[in-house]
Amino acid sequence: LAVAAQGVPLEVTQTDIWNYLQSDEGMLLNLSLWVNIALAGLSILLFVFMGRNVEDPRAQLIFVATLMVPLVSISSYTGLASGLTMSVLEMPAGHAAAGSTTPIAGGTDGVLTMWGRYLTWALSTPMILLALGLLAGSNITKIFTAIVADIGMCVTGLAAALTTSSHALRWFWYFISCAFFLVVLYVLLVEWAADAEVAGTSEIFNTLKILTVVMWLGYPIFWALGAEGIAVLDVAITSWAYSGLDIVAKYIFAFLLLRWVVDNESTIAGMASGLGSASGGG
Ligand code: RET
Repeated sequence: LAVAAQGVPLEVTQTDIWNYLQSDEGMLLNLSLWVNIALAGLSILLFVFMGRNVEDPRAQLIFVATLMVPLVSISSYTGLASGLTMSVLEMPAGHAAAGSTTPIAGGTDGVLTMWGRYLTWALSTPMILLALGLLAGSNITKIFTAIVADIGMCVTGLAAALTTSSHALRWFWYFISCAFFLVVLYVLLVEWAADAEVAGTSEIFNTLKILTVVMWLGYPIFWALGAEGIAVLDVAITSWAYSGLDIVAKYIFAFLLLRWVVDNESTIAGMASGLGSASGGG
């Protein structure tokens, strides 16, 4: 309070962020969050309904994993919309947004960082990969590898966004995250594609593989172009880009997968249970 009395701005509070999101200036950003809360809610209801008669255990596990995606998503976006999982961070020297101010609380030094996204990706993206690995009839080794690399990607992406000491180290974290991402892409494009061939699920797997690879490539691109990276896109545009990618990579992806599972439960039930064996799935 003593500091505030001298006119130095206090740290931005959740309420400041909340008030900004409710203002005309913050409306575009706020909408990018609430659209996803609404779509995630509808997806949860739809997917529970679609899965009501699924009985095969592997098909059920694909359902549970896929259903977790909109559940994590609605939590993630609620965290952002409430201001809980965003902060105003001052970028290091050399960063394109160093020395900039946000309009929050009448003008505060720093950039609004929606770090809750990167945190919750560490929970949602493994579920997508678990569902895809099961669909491909893959084994525990490959599923574990993909999921661990994916969590590594998300956590180091979070570190990149939160590092405020050194501009170079932000990009070093980004580079580490990309290295993890390459592991995920390799398992998806090479290992699981071959496994799905053997399992007889290659048609749906290939569709979902292409959708996943194309959408997922968008995330590091928008990170680099957005406020965390070279800052050619502002916070609201970047947020809409992620929200748009999320709609396809999560809800549309999940719908296509679950519709196929319901229609082809016997194909999944007939898969050799390769989960425990080193050679499972080829
Ligand atoms: C970051 C920045 C660092 C480099 C890389 C990234 C990749 C992120 C990806 C996110 C996918 C998110 C999805 C969310 C759905 O819930 C962290 C942006 C490689 C691929 C699909």
